[in-house]
Order: sequence, then C-alpha cells, then structure tokens
Amino acid sequence: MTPYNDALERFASWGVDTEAALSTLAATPISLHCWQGDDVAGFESSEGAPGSGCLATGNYPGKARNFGELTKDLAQAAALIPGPLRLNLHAIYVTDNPGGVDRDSLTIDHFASWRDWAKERGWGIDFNPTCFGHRLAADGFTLSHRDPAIRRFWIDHCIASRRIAAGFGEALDNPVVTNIWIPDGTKDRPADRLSPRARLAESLDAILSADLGEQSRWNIDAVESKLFGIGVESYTVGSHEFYLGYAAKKALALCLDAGHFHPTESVADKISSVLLHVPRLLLHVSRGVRWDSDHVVTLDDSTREMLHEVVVGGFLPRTHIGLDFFDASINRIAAWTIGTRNTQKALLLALLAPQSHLVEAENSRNDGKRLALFEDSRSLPWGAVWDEHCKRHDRPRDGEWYSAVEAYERDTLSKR
Ligand code: RNT
Ligand code: ZN
Repeated sequence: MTPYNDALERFASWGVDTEAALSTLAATPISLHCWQGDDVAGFESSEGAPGSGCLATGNYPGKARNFGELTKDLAQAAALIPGPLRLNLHAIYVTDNPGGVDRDSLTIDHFASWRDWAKERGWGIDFNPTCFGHRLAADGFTLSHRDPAIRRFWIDHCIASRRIAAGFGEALDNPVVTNIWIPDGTKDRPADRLSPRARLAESLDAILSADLGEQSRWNIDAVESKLFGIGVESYTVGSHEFYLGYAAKKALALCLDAGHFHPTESVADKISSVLLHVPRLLLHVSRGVRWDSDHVVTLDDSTREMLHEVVVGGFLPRTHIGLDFFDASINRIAAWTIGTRNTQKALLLALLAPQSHLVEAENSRNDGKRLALFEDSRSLPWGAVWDEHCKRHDRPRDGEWYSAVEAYERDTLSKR
C-alpha cells in the first residue's frame, strides 16, 4: 500500500474522491505574477517616476533586469511548481518598443516577445494596465484626476490594455483577464469624496465602451478595489463599495485582493456574496502582515478559507486565481515557488474537504459534529495527495526543491 493509496481510502471513508480532487487541481491554472521577479520595476526605459503605489521592500541580490532574465527566472520557478500556470503581466513589462511610445499608444506588437514566449510554453496570459510609476501619475491620481487631459491619457492606456489583452487571447486561443487597479486617493481627509469617484465611474464607462470588435470575446474585464495604501491612508477612490457596485452594474469580474481589506475582515466570506451579483471573480492571492504588505502567501487559514469558499460554492469555473505578492528581501524564485505551491495546496485542501458530511451535519443541526469534522479533517493525510500531485506533474515534493533554488542562485542570480 503506497501512502497515496492509503490516503485515497481514508478520504473515501470521509466521502471524498481524491482522484476527482487531483484532476480538478490539475485543470486549474494559477496566474503567476511577473512582478515578483523584479520588485514591480518593469522594463520601461523612461524616467522611472515616483509614487508607484506599490512598495516592494528589501534588496535581495539577483533581480531580473530584462526580458531574458525574467523569463529565465520564471522558467526556473515553473520547474518547481506542479500544475498549470498562466503569466500575469503588467504593461510596464513592455518588450518590443524601440520607438518608446507612451503607455496610451501601446499595442500587442509591443508585446510580441511575451506572446511568442507564452505560445511556446502553452501558457495563458493575464494583463494589467500600469496606472502608476509614471509622470502623469506622480500626484497620485489617474482615472479620477481632475485634469481631463491626464484622465484621457489613463483612459487611453486602459483601452490599449484591453486591446492588447484581446490580442494575446486570440493569439493564444485562451481568454485574458484585464485587471484595472489604480492608486488614486489622498493621505488626509478629503473635502470632497464624491467628485473623484464620479470621475472614475465616467472614465471606466469610457474605457469599457471602446469597441474591441470580433476580438472582444478574448478579453475579460476586471476591477480591483483597495482600502488604503501608503500615502493614501484616508481615502481611496476605488473602494470596495465603489467597484462592487460598478462591477455588478456592468457585469464585470471583481478582483478581491487578500490584502485590500481591514485585517480582521474575512475575504473568504465575501465570495458567496459577490458571486451572487457579479459574473466572475479574480483573486489576488496575497498575504498582508498588519497592512497590505504583499508578503509571500503561506498556507494560512485565510488563504485556505478563500479557496474553500470558491470550491464549495461551485465557483471555480467563474474564478480566476492570480497571485499578487512581492517580497524583495528573499530569493525571488523561492518567493514565487512558496507562494504558488501554497495557493495550490490551499486549493487541494478545499477540494479534499469532507463537504457532504459537513453539510449533512449542518442540515441536521448537529453543530458539534460539524465543528469536529472541520477540525478532524485538518489531520487527514492530504500531504500524500499533494505528493502524488507533484509526482504526476514531475515536480519535486516538499522538502526536495530548495536545493534547486540554491544552485540557480549560485550559477545564475549571483552573477547579475
Ligand atoms: C496594488 C494592487 C495591484 C498591484 C499589482 C502590481 O495594491 O494589489 O494588484 O499589486 O497590479
Ligand atoms: Zn492586487
């Protein structure tokens, strides 16, 4: 009896089919965020304007400086991650822009290297307009800016991004999520909370009304809210309520970033509510430590519960799982590998939950039994199922991959 066969029987006695769990896990891609590879720097040659709204802390050596290095690092991480991946790309990672056009004029041709790379690897892509780190975002406002010319620039960048996404989708035969996040907000209490929000709604209307024609079926629009940011402590224009209402009205995907709420709020609890009202969910799996610190995802209860809600709600077909963390203080290949494997483990644990028994206990009002099932199921031999997943995807098991990171650091990263 192998450990996996033993686990299979044990789970079966709890009403759980480990083979079904493994095949769902194997069919669920995780969108690997390119920005962990270089601390959200990007490849634009221009000024490198301040006020990014995304703060990576740390200066671990060896970060990727160009397309060649970033793709090499992504391939190394992917070699340690079992199961399908996509690439979550930001517009600042533009590769083929010799003329240096500004962000409002980017097209799919400026991303030809990524398109070819993804095609070769069989990966899907997700895309993000970059509404930060630019001279026209230096005062902290973009789509809600009071200056119509600045607003127009960011509207055009977002329209360009939707077209790029659709172009990727068509080329890869795989729909692309375009996620809009903006940093707009104020450090201190604003006098007028309404006008910027009204302008943001108007800008989004303009962005979404741009016709993508035949290609539109390859693009899925998403919007991402936030509670606060550094320097934007008192007011965020694109708040949760703002985007929940907007996404419901326009039938958009809603992005829930695990770090974008009050630390005691349960993001897991929001999922069944929002998916009654919006067609699709984008998760930004992240880990806030005291604030939206974007730490590497661990196998903590909040991550587990988020994925649990997605699975037991039957929402997996309507959910896109993306990662959003950037730790510049540790080896970046390790960061990707740990965070992605943990997201996959959280998904596996959700797929292995004894849901039929839990619901039965709940329906018979046996809440003590329900709690016992929840707690006892934590020690079921799910590690053997995870090992089996790693084996079937020809990737190292837990405890057996870090030496590859060390070798890569020695041979490649330390030479940068
Ligand atoms: C910022 C948002 C956003 C970014 C990425 C880089 O708070 O979470 O998703 O992290 O777009
Ligand atoms: Zn995010």
